[in-house]
Amino acid sequence: MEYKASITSDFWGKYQELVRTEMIPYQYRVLSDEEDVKIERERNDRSIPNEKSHAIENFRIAAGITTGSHYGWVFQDSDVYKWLEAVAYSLENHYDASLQKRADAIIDLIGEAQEDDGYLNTYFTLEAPERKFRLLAESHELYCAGHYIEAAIAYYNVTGYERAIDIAYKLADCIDRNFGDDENKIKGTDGHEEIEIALMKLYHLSQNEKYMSLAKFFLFERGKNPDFFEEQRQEYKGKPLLKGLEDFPKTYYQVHKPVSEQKTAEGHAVRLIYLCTALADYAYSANDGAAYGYCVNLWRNIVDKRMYITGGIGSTVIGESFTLDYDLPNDTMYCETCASVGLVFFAYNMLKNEWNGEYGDIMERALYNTAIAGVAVDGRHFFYVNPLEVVPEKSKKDPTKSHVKPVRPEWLGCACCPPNLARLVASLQKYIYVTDEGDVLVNLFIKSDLKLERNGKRAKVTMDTEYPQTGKVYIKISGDDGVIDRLAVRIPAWSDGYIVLIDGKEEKIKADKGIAVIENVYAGMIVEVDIAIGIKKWYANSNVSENMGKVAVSRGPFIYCMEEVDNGKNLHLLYIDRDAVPEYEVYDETFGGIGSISCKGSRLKSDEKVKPLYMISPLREYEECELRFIPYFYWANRGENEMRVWVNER
Ligand code: FUB
Ligand code: ZN
Repeated sequence: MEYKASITSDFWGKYQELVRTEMIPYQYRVLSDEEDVKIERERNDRSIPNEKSHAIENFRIAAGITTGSHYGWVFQDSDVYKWLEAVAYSLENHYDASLQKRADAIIDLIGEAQEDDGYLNTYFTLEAPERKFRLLAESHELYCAGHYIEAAIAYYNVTGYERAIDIAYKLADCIDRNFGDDENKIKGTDGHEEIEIALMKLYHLSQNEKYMSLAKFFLFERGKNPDFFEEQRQEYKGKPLLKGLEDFPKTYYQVHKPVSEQKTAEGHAVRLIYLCTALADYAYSANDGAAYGYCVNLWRNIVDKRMYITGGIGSTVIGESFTLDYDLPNDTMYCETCASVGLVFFAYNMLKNEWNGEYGDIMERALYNTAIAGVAVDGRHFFYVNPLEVVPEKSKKDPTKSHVKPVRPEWLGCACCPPNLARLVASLQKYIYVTDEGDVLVNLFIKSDLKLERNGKRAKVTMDTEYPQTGKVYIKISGDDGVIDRLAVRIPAWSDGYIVLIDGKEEKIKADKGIAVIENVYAGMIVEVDIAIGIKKWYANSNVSENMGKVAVSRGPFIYCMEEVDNGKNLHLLYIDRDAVPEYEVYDETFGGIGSISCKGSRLKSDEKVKPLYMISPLREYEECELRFIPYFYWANRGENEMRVWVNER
């Protein structure tokens, strides 16, 4: 079934406009060094680039238009590719001839930088041609290639610009000639997964099996020879490309064992989540139940034991990695924006395999919280790391917290997150519905239209909702009969209940695995679903040592937090009353159009005037106060201040 959705929602429409009017132009100016920005290192480490982006200039030098040398990370090219992908989706949402002209010119430039055999990577072309594909643990050559291919597919699909896709095929074919099981080919993978996602997309576009075979090769070659990277290093004997990476364990790259045996989420969070994303697409496309089982193993471990309540993943800055089950520190974690963007991709591909409401619930958690916390309301400041607890002074003075920025920087030396978030938001309509033959799943509740075509017939789904301000979702089916047979609706697990009305009449429809299915759909049918949206207090599993005695507050998919600006300094002294009933305050535009929550609480009187650091009989006096919570995604938009998600309870 062919289908295309478009967003009409106020909340998400504004985000898509932010991408179009601010993020895309601003990011272009940064990537072409036209914007005078303060670029911050993502942590205190002098080896991290922080002077300029130079990403577009790298292409100009590689294309022979200007002279000079490469600047930035070996994966600097990928910033341009992700920007291009965001442009593609944005053009689809809102056509803009001058933006297309600019993007066409970037594609032409990329084409000029591509080598005759299809190889494309400005770092290696300019600085180390003799090292091509010889230090794959660090090189990011296939990671960058993957991002170009993804961008090209999106751009070609929207604009039809042939040059974009020609470059992608030439590049994919170059990789196909160099990698695989044949004797003369490299039997190894890139240190950073991404090419696998792109090759699966190229397979979908071209229906050419060779791209799926190559994706399969990379997915299952990973970890077959855990020493592959080390062997390449030994053979080359050159200087490392990325200092420090050579000391990371095999788990960092998920090469410690074959993916079929990986039962826990290990290593670098973005790498792992991209691996899962591609594997889930492969499992669905190849109808490979075993591969889906491998995805389920990793999904279960992430969701049950290694994910933050905000949908963030990655518990440590060292290797931007997962650590161990239930290790979820709130103030030293990583929770990279890219990792939550990747979690949205993974969840969507899991939904293709199986309509299970949990996949949508987690997608929503990552999207409404950590992902969009990655950008400020002005569209020009970005978080790389998304903490659940911040005391600005500690970030400045404690070297183990130098990665935890108290406000969003204008740009980062490693700029993977800003364009990644831009491409997700610009393409969000693709994640609202899932279709399978005559079945349509309403996965996200976002006001939108969905146009469908099946066997020459056309239908439309119109979803009207203010979700999550209210849980009322109004769905109208129009067009030809015989396009949609069944309409499925996700019922979030956190909801206390739901009512389904069909043409105004209540129907008892029992949700199975979080999905309520309406049979015998016909044109003109009106389905109303009312999902109970209440404020919830969440408690962590008792194995999460950091959160004992604490609660987190949510409303709908939004997790809330306290900020100093509303609650005063020393948020650790604040307690939410165990029996208090939190109240939702009528929303206005203050917090991006989402309401705040107030709740009775108390403040422990500070011991500031008490001399000793440790006491046998401390004076513990509390004074009543009102606590104010705001949606987590909005924090740090009102200046530098303390923030915390998990709040003491008494
Ligand atoms: O290595 C490329 C990108 O840079 C990763 O995806 C991010 O985590 C950052 O390390
Ligand atoms: Zn990132």
